[in-house]
This record gives sequence, structure tokens and C-alpha cells, in this order.
Amino acid sequence: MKITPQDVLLVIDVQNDFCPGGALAVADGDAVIPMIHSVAPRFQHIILTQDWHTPGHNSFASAHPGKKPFEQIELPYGPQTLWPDHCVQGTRGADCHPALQLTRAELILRKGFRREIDSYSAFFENDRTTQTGLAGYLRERDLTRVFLAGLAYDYCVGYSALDARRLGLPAVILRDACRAIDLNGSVAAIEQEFASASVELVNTADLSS
Ligand code: VGL
Ligand code: ZN
Repeated sequence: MKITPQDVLLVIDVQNDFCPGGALAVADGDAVIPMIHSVAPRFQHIILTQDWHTPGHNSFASAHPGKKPFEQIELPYGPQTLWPDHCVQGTRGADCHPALQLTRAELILRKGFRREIDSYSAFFENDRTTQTGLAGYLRERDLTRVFLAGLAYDYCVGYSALDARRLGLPAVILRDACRAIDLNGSVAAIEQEFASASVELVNTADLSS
């Protein structure tokens, strides 16, 4: 698969809290870093995202007395999985992993900063209507196809890819540059959605420049 000047690499949430030792560690999460470094030089455009929650965020189990992490609740916008406190604005856990070296990244997009709404996707928050601004940014810069890598495959990477498709953008996930949480069959479920939405899955070795 050939990369073009209108392609962008979206590096999703490679933050300390999603890596081993972090508050919401994804198994082997830091293993995505060398994979991302191996493909980044081929892209003319790179965008990073950061999960960026307020203290006491509505997606934290700690904000809901009696609830535990990984349980589900109903919020006004629908079902919401509850997580351990993670990626709180300004904390070390919210920093990008220090091994991630992408000085050429053109934009760092933060999401999930409204206390009442979670945001897995880099495009739309979990109410499915509040926009992050990324769609407009890509449109104004004429970036027309997104490649995705990072954490977590079955949450923020996957939701971002599906939203890209909803916006009419081709979306390609670099599967070996992602790691999954895999909570209650979340990988199988989202892969079904990838198939119906035509999200493409490739490995980093399938890219040529
Ligand atoms: C994520 C759960 C909660 C992710 C973020 O980056 O995939 N998952 N917040
Ligand atoms: Zn989060």
C-alpha cells in the first residue's frame, strides 16, 4: 500500500497511563512505539491525540459511588463503561510516553476534556454529536485518508476509524501498531463493525513509501 501526500498518520493516545505501569495499562501497550517509529518517516503528516480528562471525570468509576472500574452505567447519551481514573489533565499519566519521538507531528489533539462526556473517538465525543474539530482540520488541510495506530485498538483507535468512515474518509488501521484492552468481547465486536464500515486492516510491513 502506497502512502500519498494527502495521507495522515493518526497516533492515538500513546500515553503513560495506557502503557505498562499506568492507571489503565493496555497489555504490551508500549510495544506500539517501535512500530509507529518504523512507519512515521513515510508520512508527510502526523497527528497525535491525548486522552485529557478533568479530575472527577464522568467516565471514572470513582465519580459514581458504589461503581467499580469496567462496569457499565447509563449516562444521558447512552451506555458508558467506567474506567479507573486515567489521563487526568496535567498529570504524568496523561503525558505521551517519553519513548514516543514524533517531533514532526503537526497537531496534538486533546479529547475527553468535558467532565460530563467521554470521548473515545478523535472526531466525535461519546454523545456522537459533539465534534472535536478534527474533521474540520483535515478538511481545511486537504488530508483525505487516515492511517491509525496506538491505543487502544478496540476503543479509541477503533472508534476513531469508524468515525472517519462515517465522515466519508478512507480509514486504514495499522494492526501491529495497536494493542487492545479486550473487555467483554470488545475486539470481536468492533472488528464486525470494521467489516461493515470498510475499515481496512493492514500491518506496518504492508506499507511502501
Ligand atoms: C481509552 C478507555 C478510556 C483509549 C481512553 O484510549 O482507548 N480507553 N479512555
Ligand atoms: Zn479516557
